[in-house]
Amino acid sequence: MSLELYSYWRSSASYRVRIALNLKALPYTYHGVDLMHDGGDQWKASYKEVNPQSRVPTLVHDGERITQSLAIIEYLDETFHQPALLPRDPVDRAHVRMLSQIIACDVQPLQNTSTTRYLKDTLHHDDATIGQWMQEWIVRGLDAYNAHLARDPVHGKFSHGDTPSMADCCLVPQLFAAQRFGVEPGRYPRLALIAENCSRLSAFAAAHPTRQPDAK
Ligand SMILES: N[C@@H](CCC(=O)N[C@@H](CS)C(=O)NCC(=O)O)C(=O)O
Repeated sequence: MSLELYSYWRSSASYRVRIALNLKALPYTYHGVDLMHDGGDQWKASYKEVNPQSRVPTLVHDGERITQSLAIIEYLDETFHQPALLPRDPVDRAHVRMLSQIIACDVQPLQNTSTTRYLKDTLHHDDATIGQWMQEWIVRGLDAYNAHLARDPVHGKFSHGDTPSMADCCLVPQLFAAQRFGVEPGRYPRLALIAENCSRLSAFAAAHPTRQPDAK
């Protein structure tokens, strides 16, 4: 069995998948794709061959290529069952997907490299305006995530109960990005506590951007 991950150390979508692979104790070969090198190595023909969308992550499992971090995490969960990253109960499962999608669908695309490059290079916004843009969408997303947790009857050490789920695979990278783009995680004490519980697990710690082979 072979697993390969095309990733970039600071990519939050790649970070999600690294956490999931580690939680399931699945060893994998790491291929760094430098999103910053020379306009971005993701645009090179050699990587387009791997992922025509020119984005990371891409997982290759025994020759099968899968892109989109949530699709990858769900695939891993359906293929390697333990520990489960999605609950069995349909309502709980929907809650975990809902939290995950707040981050993966409604926040990250607006802070993504090609989005912010477009704001800068095509629409000619300055760095301060782009920073304000990113903070706005990050805060709106984390506010929503936080508000959903406050009314979720399933409390615990993690986003949905006492075991880490796909939602935590999304939350931790988003909090890392939030800090990087100037949103203090201290603004969200409950989310910071969940992140602290996650950071105590080696699966999360080993997936941290600074611990990746291509970290700069
Ligand atoms: N929805 C995709 C997002 C993938 C994505 O946007 N990845 C970013 C890094 S976090 C990327 O490759 N950006 C390159 C670019 O925008 O050119 C997923 O969840 O995998």
